[in-house]
Amino acid sequence: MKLNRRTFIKGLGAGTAGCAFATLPGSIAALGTTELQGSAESVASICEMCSTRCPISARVVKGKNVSILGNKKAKSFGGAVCARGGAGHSQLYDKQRIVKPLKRIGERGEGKWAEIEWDEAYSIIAKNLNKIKADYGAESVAFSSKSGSLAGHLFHLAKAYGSPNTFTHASTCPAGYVIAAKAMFGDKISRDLSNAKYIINFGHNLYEGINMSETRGMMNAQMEQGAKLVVFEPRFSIVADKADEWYAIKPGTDVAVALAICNTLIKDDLYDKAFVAQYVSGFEAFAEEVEQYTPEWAESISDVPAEDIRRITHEYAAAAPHALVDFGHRSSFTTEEFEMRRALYAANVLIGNIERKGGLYFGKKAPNYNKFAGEKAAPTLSKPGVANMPKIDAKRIDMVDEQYSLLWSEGGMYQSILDASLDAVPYQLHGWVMSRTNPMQTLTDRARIVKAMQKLDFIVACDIYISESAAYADIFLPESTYLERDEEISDKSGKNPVYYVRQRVVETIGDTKPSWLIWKEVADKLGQGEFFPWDNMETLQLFQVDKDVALLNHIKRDGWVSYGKPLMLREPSMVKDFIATYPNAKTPDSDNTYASHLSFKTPTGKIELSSDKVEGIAPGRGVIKFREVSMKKADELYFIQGKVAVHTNAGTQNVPMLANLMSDNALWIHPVTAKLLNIQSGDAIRIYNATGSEDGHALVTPGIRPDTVFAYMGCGSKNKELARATGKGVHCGNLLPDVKSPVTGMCLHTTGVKIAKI
Ligand SMILES: Nc1nc2c(c(=O)[nH]1)N[C@H]1C(S)=C(S)[C@@H](COP(=O)(O)OP(=O)(O)OC[C@H]3O[C@@H](n4cnc5c(=O)[nH]c(N)nc54)[C@H](O)[C@@H]3O)O[C@H]1N2
Ligand SMILES: Nc1nc2c(c(=O)[nH]1)N[C@H]1C(S)=C(S)[C@@H](COP(=O)(O)OP(=O)(O)OC[C@H]3O[C@@H](n4cnc5c(=O)[nH]c(N)nc54)[C@H](O)[C@@H]3O)O[C@H]1N2
Ligand code: SF4
Ligand SMILES: [Mo]
Repeated sequence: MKLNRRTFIKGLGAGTAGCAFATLPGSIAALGTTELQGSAESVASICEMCSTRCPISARVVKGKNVSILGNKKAKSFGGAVCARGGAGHSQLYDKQRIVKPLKRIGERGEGKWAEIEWDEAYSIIAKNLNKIKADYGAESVAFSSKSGSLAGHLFHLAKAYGSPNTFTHASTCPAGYVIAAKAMFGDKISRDLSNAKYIINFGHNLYEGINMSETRGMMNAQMEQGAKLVVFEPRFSIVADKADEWYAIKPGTDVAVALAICNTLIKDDLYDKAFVAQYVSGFEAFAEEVEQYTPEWAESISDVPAEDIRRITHEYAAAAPHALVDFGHRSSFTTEEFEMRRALYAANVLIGNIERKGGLYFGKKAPNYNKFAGEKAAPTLSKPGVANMPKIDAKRIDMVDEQYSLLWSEGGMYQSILDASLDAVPYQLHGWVMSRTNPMQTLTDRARIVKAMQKLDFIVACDIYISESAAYADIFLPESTYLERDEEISDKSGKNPVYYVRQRVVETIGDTKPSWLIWKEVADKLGQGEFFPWDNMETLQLFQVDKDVALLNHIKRDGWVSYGKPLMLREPSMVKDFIATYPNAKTPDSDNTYASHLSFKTPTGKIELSSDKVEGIAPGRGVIKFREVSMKKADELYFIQGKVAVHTNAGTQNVPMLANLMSDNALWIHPVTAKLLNIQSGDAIRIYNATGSEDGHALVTPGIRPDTVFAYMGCGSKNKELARATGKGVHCGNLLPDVKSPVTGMCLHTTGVKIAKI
């Protein structure tokens, strides 16, 4: 494939007419781009319209458009993309996209910007960051980015600069289930939805909150395996609509139902005793604790009938081990998120579905897979390390309590940036470099974030749009979109090793750069260029493959390189296939599995249903327990949110094609509640609580509990630069209080609200 250098000066396109920000400095509209330069042949690459990062195959069509299809080689993704993935070109070529560095010239958030050259942007950044470092220490600058893609390059810059304060979006999304898995299994764990015969789902919204391979997996289970799907969801979601049974569970009470499932499995003698004896530590303490959590008790808390919990548990156990309780992703985060995810995992452990088809399993990356194969079945990737990085003595701002120690290596507690900025807890923050994140919409308590940003000395935002958060930056750095970037090879191993890589499909539009280059050039200006000893992305890729050019080309050509056969250590048919493939493979156990090789990176080497380690860092939490949570006042309604199939979080609301499909999020209200409030569908309403107030529209529907209201998240931006989204719909982050959950540090996305017709 040959990419031309950028040649984009073709006069003003007619399409800029009617665009509210045709004159915004640095936008494509100002540049007048009309032709796309890029590969007319399909290029294997990776979608980034959401963090699922599906493998794609894309090409430029007649200089006018980009065709984006799924990569057919990636079977588990069904060779397809979702609606957002298919709309990637609309983001790429959006005339409101920012394609030139900007400097703030008005007040923060006022929307006054001036175009500058990259070198001037870097000079301003270096001057300010070096001053903050000299005056207050490098630790007083926080660096944050949504994890994945090029986040590691920003964090590398933070380390070179000398700050320990790096944050992903973890405490707004995966920290709960990831940290619970680390505490219990010693590692992250995956679910084998496609082979499951019975799935119990607690608000895992896979038919709207799409993850192509998991969504396909659940479809396969339902359509090919005839799996039964039981769904606990406060609203009638698409998943609920496709389920065999739906229970409108009370928000935040999943932990009670999960514990009642565990109670029934133990009390009715349905659990896998041999599995528990061999692999589990702390079963007795757990069993003693859950004795009180009967289905009747759970009904009184969750509104799920006891007799159904009991029957469902029996059906689930009958389908074991090819059955699973989906540990989910979001549903309602409560302050008991840690206990909820552990209870959901426990319901799997008790039926012994670990490393069985249709159960839970650990990723099989090349080093581990090769040990079983007894040969180099898959290549391993090298990680470039940089010698003599500065030693950082300062503590992270979220190291305020030992209980969060499981979180520090998992992305940190994002909210702590606000405490450090506003209240100097544990010390004063002075700067913030943010990339690919929009906390005003996606964290909580927007007003507090505005105050925190107003107080900081210096803020840099790297984005593709002036998001609501970027609107408060001093310097805006426009990144090239994923269709214009090359990146490192990624490990996407599941049951067997897999690699894929992002490659440029289109020549860079305007004056944008990939962030790996941006942070390297910032380091150069800071005088820390020695810590970025690579010239370009290919140097990094070649380092990864130990200069094996043929391997790199193979990964680039196919875009999805999968090695060997899927392996689950306790699944006889898979182990048999594996041994047939690799003559030097480890000898199996007498039951034709690798069961004796299954071990866990926990202090006991077993699955810790009760954990001394957790008791040590968070006294009282060693054993999984139910605790009451207070999510709302008595006279308030639960306010819950979820993903919609045509938008990603707060990141796509301004993408033309997707904004056309949906730009407002009407609030779902049950007819009984609506009648009491004299509200009808389409009415203008006010949603308010102690944190904030939002105006929106009502959607009266029986598909929601009477005590709950629901909105799709990611609408109602308050900055004028996102012209297609501004002021449209309910801004969820403006209604959510700032909370830190025990152990996981998770923020809360469910709260109480009142509603009034306006
Ligand atoms: N109320 C509420 N809050 C939530 C959620 C919810 O359901 N309800 N969901 C939570 C979840 S699950 C998550 S993961 C978080 C996500 O929250 P964030 O981490 O803030 O991520 P996004 O909202 O996806 O988008 C972040 C920004 O990335 C920008 N962007 C897109 N592509 C690129 C690129 O290539 N380069 C750069 N530099 N920028 C780019 C977008 O313009 C956007 O401004 O939100 C959480 N917050
Ligand atoms: N289309 C689309 N797909 C996405 C994303 C996107 O923004 N758009 N984002 C991606 C990301 S970052 C993530 S993290 C995943 C998230 O994937 P999911 O976690 O599956 O997605 P959400 O829609 O946030 O899920 C919340 C669901 O839980 C329900 N719910 C709320 N409270 C409760 C409760 O207390 N109990 C139960 N049982 N259910 C409850 C909500 O009604 C909603 O349906 O999706 C990914 N895929
Ligand atoms: S789920 Fe959709 S938007 Fe997300 S990476 Fe895959 S195709 Fe792209
Ligand atoms: Mo997420």
